[in-house]
Amino acid sequence: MNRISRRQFGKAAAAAAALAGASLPKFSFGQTPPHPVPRTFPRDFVWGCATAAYQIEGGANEGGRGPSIWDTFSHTPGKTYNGDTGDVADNSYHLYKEDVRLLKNLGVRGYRMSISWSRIFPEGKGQPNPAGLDYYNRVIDELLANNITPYITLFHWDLPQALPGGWQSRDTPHAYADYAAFIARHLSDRVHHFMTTNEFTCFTDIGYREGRFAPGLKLPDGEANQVRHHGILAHGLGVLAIRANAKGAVQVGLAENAKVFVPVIEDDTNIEAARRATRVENAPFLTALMEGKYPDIYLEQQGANAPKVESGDMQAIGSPLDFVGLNIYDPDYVRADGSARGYIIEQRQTSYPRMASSWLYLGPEALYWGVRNVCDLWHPKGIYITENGCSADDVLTPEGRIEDTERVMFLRNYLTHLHRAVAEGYPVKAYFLWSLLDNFEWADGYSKRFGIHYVDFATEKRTPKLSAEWYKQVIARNAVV
Ligand code: GBH
Repeated sequence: MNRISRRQFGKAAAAAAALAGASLPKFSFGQTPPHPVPRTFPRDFVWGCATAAYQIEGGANEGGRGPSIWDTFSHTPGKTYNGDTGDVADNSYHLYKEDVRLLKNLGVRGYRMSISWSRIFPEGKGQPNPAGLDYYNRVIDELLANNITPYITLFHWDLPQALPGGWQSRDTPHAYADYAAFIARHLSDRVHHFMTTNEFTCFTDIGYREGRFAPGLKLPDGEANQVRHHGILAHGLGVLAIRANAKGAVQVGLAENAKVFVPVIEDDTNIEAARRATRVENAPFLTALMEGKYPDIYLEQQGANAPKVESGDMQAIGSPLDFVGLNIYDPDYVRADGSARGYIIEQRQTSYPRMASSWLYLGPEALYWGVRNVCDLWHPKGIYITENGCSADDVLTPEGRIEDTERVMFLRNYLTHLHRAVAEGYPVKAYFLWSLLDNFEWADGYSKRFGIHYVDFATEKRTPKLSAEWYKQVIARNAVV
């Protein structure tokens, strides 16, 4: 072993430091040194914000809107925090011009919003409601007048209450396809990006198996698996309906909260384990869409409870997509375990950090691995990050500011890992921050704030948080700042 004395070591270190110092540029305080690794995004990268109709619109009984299962659920005692409902929410139904001004001020190129199906078809099918369509025409025209591209989700959980059996019925995917066709016919002259559905697990499993979301049912496995099937069938029929009815070229995809797996150690075996976990754990949803069939492992697991599939279903479900949208929040960590399945999901220790929502475990690497696993498995043409963001216990300071440094920390770290995916050549084209505004956070009511604008729900006043100032800089410099 090469032994050197403490004194010799000290001398060598000083010499090295002097040498390094000589080549370092000199900065005076107050100047910003250039970041050693430029973290810029591609020139045509789309920065945006995301929202959803029931969470922001309010106007629940206006303009001929029919009730959705979320109206019924939120008005049922005990279902949401504090009995909160989306009756008024952010009142975007009336304040949409103000919201477009917020977007304009941020400098976003895109806005991901959703359409309330029951504003368009109050009964879920049959007679359309012209006043509902007019509302979205006004929002879209306002966005376009401000050079903001609308990205439209057709279904973000607010299923028309009037549809008999909801997602338990095979008629619902067909009613959805008719609604999607109607929207494509009426909006695709100005809207060119469509997401069929948002997060299958939430409107199928959480609503129909676990009962924590609308409609609040706890169905046995066989029936709940059929609900899942109807959900993905709606997506597939929706893709076909949009393409068949669009006025011009459209980009069609979805927004899915695929489970994200991070290899505990970045070596070949653990990376392979993360990829396998992604395929197996997303089997009933994204894997079925990307492969046009349910993986054998899922059908074997479910046995007699496996979904009943009719001829033509899987072909529709496997319709090629222009992009895959990923809503990415929290990761799971996996390692290779030598089993036939090939992976094990790590338990989280109680000290694992989380944000204000108890389910939101912090894991910036999710943005890199979410993109990479999906791309390595299925090679989609493009990836949009359709949601990413966090809740925080935001309070106004006496000066009227919201110093949400933890949200800035969260976003900066997640975007750093997204940048890694971009730098390695994965086809990430857009990022939509969840959310533009604090809003109705489903079963958590107004108790959890995800916005980069603070909303005082008594006055509907919007105030940009520190994170909004930060995001504005990200957009202006097209880089992680
Ligand atoms: C997204 O879901 C939604 O698309 C969006 O509407 C929502 O506002 C946003 O994220 C923030 O939550 O009942 O405690 O077990 C993200 C994925 C899946 C997270 C369901 C919450 C239920 C938590 N969500 N999960 S809990």
